[in-house]
Amino acid sequence: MRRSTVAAAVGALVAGLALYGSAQAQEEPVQAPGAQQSTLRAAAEAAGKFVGTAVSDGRLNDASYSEIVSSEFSSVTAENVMKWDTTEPNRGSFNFGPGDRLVEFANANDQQVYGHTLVWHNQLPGWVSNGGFGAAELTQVMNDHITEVAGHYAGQVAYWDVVNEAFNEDGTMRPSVFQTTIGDGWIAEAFRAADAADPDAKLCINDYNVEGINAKSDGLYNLVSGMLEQGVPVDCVGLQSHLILGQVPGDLQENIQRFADLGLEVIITELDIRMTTPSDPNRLQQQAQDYETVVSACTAVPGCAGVTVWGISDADSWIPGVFPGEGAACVWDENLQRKPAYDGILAGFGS
Ligand code: 9MR
Repeated sequence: MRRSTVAAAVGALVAGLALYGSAQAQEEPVQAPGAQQSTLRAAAEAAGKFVGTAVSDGRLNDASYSEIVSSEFSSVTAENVMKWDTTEPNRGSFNFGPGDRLVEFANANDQQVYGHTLVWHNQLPGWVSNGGFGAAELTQVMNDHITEVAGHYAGQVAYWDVVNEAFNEDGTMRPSVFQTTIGDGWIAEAFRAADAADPDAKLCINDYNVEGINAKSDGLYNLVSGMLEQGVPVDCVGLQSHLILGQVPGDLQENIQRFADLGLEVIITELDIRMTTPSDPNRLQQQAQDYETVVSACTAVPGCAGVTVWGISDADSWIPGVFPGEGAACVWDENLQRKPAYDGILAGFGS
């Protein structure tokens, strides 16, 4: 067992005790049984899972926002600031300030940090994507990046998305600069470099549209199976889960199970469920049901470690900018009020 597994278990215990302690210390008014308020964090912990959110660096200054992040979640993922364009905007020049802020926040709140992401074709600076490097030099560039970033956060990050979005929809490899320049071996190479830089972090491959059993998730399944056979240090698979209202794949749990059966952890890494806007009560009820379905699929499989939602509020979500006319995908509305989806998540964790 990688040491991080033990550390995570101890961390969860400590976080649990801290929660218990603070609940005692605050002398909350006594509530009638059944009226007791849970949190997502307590519900996830009771189910033996973590619950996380993507955190937008700029929003942490808003007290209402940061209060939700700290009280409701046991895990945080940097929405943007641990990506290559922030961490190494120029070759050999590293910027860890914003990522360090999130790590400090997490430490202050007994939270796990989920690292996102070391190698991705997006938010990749031009000096890498248009650098004209040959295979040997691009491999060096990639390994240097992983070594510096994963090395900087070693001991602070429980998981890393080492490689993000490497697949086409048909299950073949996406023709990123890494794939076209280095060839098929680049993913195994990236995992070996990450393992050397941080032997304790769990190392994941993460993608979207791989939640159900389909050509793309088959491609992912075949890749990780082969990597495991070759002794490549891959520990986990991230199913992003940017889903559409009413369209949770019916075989989500079966898909989680088949990756878990390989001995890998599975994480729901970027859950949001978008709808045509504006929302209405029926859609919000369907959304609550969909959130519950996803979370309960994770709860049902011991190898599923946790669920991260992609942001707190509909006001900050990436969705309307990318899918015009769609949105309302998050668990809190534009005014940071809980939506029915909140109770859907609680129910999914069995609370
Ligand atoms: O939420 C992120 C948004 O703020 C950025 O503008 C965008 C840029 O690519 O990335 C978003 O997060 C993505 C994540 O890193 C990887 N999976 C898809 C997410 C939504 O695009």
